[in-house]
Amino acid sequence: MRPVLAFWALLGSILLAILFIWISNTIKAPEDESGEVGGSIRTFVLQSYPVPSLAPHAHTLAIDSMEDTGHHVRLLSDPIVPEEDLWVTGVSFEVINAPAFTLHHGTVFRTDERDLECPLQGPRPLLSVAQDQAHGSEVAFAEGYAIFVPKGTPLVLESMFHNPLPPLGIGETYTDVSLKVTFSLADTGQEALKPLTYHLLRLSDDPCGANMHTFAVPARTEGYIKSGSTGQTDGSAFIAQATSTIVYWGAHMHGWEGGRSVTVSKNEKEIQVFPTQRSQDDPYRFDTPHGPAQVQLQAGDKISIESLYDNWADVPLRGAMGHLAFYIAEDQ
Ligand SMILES: [Cu+2]
Repeated sequence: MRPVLAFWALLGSILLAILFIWISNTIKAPEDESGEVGGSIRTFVLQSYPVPSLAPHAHTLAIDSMEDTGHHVRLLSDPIVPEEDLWVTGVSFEVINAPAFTLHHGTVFRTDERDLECPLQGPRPLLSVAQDQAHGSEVAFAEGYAIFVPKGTPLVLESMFHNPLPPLGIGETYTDVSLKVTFSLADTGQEALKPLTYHLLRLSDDPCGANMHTFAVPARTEGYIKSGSTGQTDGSAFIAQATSTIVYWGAHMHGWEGGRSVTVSKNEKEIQVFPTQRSQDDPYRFDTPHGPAQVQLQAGDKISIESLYDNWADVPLRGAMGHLAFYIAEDQ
């Protein structure tokens, strides 16, 4: 071989070797990445198993309905157990291989404790993001606050995808769709933080029952108001046990099927309205605000919600939702 050719052959081999090493380090199976603390900015990652084929679902009624075949796909990850204490100062959610709005919600549960609002209905959610927030899915807590996850806590990531045909969605099929959740962690030794507790208030026709997340809106009804019942045990209200501050909150409803707003009251007096609106830049996306808050509560103060819906269809809308999620810390 002539010297010039030999030089280019050698250079090519070196470049190929570098490329191979780079690819091996970049492409990881989800289970390789989950549950490791790493990076110069410390993070902890949970990733769902991929949905091999996320096909759109058709609407058998005039409206989007939970009774439609293939209305949604729900996945649970295997338990992921951190090997060290985690102080979670923020969370980001990323939908892999599909638009963000195909995620109906993502929730991280700790399976060693019960739901705080509805203890008979499954494990305790630690944090979540919803479809109408999925495009702006960065959650960052105020300085000095974090969710504490003791080492050894079994965590499970639930992801639910919802991919309707037009006019409610694009109508494309996506492959290998998964959800990746990244916790931002406080630096080791910086854990003088106030622990946050996550609460999820839900309006429902079946309070704290099997269908505790949903309610029906009657046919041809404009301005339907769904309220909770008066008791705390219906899962739609929260009563503070101590002087506390809500430092982050957001609502969830189905704007694509007539949801207009979730209203929050403190001791029966309105303090905040969360409207949902069709996005300016994407006809298939609805946006509901979520962000930092400063809501002071004394022991005995009550937070409750109601939701406003329209249903233009000739059939009742089943599967309407009105949620408020918030993160609260006791003042010390
Ligand atoms: Cu929903």
